[in-house]
Amino acid sequence: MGDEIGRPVRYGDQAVRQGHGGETHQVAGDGRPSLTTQQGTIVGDDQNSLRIGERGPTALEDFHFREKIFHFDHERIPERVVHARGYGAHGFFETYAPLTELTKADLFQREGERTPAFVRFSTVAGSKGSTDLARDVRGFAVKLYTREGNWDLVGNNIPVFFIQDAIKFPDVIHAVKEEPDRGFPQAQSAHDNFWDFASLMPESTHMLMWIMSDRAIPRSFRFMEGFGVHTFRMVNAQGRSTFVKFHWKPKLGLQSVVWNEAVKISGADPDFHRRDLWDAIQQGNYPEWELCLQVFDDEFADRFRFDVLDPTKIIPEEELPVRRVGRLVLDRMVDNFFAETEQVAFCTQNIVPGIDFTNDPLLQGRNFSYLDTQLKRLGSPNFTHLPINAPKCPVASFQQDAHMTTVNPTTRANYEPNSWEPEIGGPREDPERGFHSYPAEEAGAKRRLRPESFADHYSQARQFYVSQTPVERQHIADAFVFELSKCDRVDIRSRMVAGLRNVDDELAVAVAAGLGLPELPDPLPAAREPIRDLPPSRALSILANGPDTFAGRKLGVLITDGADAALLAGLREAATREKTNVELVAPIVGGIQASDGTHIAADQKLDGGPSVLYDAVAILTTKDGAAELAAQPAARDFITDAYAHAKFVGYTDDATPLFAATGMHNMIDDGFVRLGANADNAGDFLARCRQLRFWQRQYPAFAAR
Ligand code: HDE
Repeated sequence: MGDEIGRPVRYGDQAVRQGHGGETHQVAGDGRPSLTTQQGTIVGDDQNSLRIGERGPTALEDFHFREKIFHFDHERIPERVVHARGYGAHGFFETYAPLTELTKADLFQREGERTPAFVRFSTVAGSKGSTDLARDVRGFAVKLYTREGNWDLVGNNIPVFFIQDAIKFPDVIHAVKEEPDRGFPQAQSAHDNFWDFASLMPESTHMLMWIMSDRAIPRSFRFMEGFGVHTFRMVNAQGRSTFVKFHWKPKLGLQSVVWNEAVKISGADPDFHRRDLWDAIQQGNYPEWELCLQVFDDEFADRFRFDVLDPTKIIPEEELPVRRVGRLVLDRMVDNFFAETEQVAFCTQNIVPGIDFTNDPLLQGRNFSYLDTQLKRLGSPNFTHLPINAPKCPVASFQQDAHMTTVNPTTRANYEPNSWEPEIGGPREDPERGFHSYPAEEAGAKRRLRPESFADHYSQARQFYVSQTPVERQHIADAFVFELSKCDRVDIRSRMVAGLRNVDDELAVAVAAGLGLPELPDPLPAAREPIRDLPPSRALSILANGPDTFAGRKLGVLITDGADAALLAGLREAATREKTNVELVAPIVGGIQASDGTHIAADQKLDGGPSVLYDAVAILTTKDGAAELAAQPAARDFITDAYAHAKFVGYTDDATPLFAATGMHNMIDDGFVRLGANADNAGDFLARCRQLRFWQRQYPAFAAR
């Protein structure tokens, strides 16, 4: 225990540090540790500051009070300038098979190799306390603690970006964040400044299609993809380089909410996404993603219609299929949010031998920004010493000192070359195993320019749009109308519609009509004439790739006194078979008395558990119960929202008074499943829920596939 001196250890729920002999101060008889100052002095009274006289002034001499307040005053660190709101978890990456022919990266050399990982998901625009359901890009940042150093794959849930050159990043971020004079709106792109900028930057059009699509309102982090965005390189042991694009694909499939639902979830549970990840991991339902690669050579890059260095472009999967190379599993929450999720420092320049950059100008700019921002945020170049950031492989360097160092050279030599014997002389470079940049040939005049090969801003935006199902297209149009309606300036609305005319006229017309523009503006002049006939890519649609499973989703069951106990048990069993969670919502959280006389506790009080928190709902009540529910606005909202959001609804005939009170008794459609008709009925209901939404309710002709 002696070598543990000063190291933090867990003691019950408290983090305490051990003393010289590994001991903690004990409170006599109780067994719990004594409270101490940061200097280790046992605190005798933590309730009262030191006073002169019973009603007199506080003494400056009170070192415990001053240390406590001083530390508290400094608890906050600057929030991230972007991606401030995030949520992280630990896990591992497992390699399916060696990728020796592609890369010498150590983590890809052995089948079944498990590499520890930490992932932080985030929104971009809002501050730390903003709502999870903002319409926004989601960050998908992965730190892989490989045996040959940390590799940070700092991606998003959207495979393209707003801008082509990092020098425009401060502009796009200033434009989307709160307007500087008034300090709002928070976590929203729906305001003049964003759309002013976006409509003046045609290169953002492809990204706009993605953020106006359902991709920007994911159901949870567990149901979204991740993308490295840029083209990277993989380099093998022979020095051969292959281009690569990285994708993370969720095992549970993709799922999003609808906008009206997002707005309501933001009020009902602003932590909806972090609670979802927390619950899933605590329950042992570990979310999983597969790492997929699109690999290609120079010849493909030359032949591809667009520049592979342009981060506003994708390579459609139909043109270059993905190869599944491993899986990422998140199986452990952090012990402390601040120490890990807040202090984790992702840097795009953290790569390992076998991985390398390309000249994507966004990536090149990011490689400066991330290191720089960590110094600002964490206050010292020694942020690499923090446990969440420290590599799990050996580290040996001559870097020393600075604020808050915990690791310094311990021998006499702190420079290199030196002529001291190895124990004193310290580490040396290793030309054999060390990192060498891929020796790409570079030449050309030094100029500020945008390459001609980046000039097509609309073709892939159109391709994305035409690849969507009709429901998804409608959502995109609705999102544009919503967002642009929040712009005060009509010329900004109109300029954006002019840009959309280069994407698709059906969309431009729908948005113009939704905004009530007096006339359809002429298309914006395009730097290059858009290609109108790029083939649709089915992989770009969420609904065309429905997961056909209800696993990992949540059923909300509204219950009242007298609810059919056997039916509830049947629903629970069916849900367990389907790997679905059930949450019970009742008029009071204390619960109800079921039909068999048993008492059943609820998880949520009715107005704390609106149906927007669930993927499907069921109503188990009696005629009297339904009449009581019908009198409560929260119960009426529960069912009308479920209906409006195209959810499947399980019900018994006794629920009719509630339906009647909402005017819905004539609207019962195939998305409503009558429960209790036979023994397997609950199973049938859950099986229907695998479609996730009954879109035919809103779009009678809907067919996903
Ligand atoms: Fe970032 N970005 N970014 N970004 N980014 C940051 O670094 C930046 C970009 C992404 O969970 C910052 O540590 C520039 C693309 C994620 O901690 C900062 C440019 C993609 C996260 C920064 C981009 C991302 C960040 C702020 C344009 C997807 C959160 C705090 C050249 C591939 C990481 C921080 C976490 C965070 C700069 C564009 C993803 C300021 C200059 C493209 C997931 O350094």
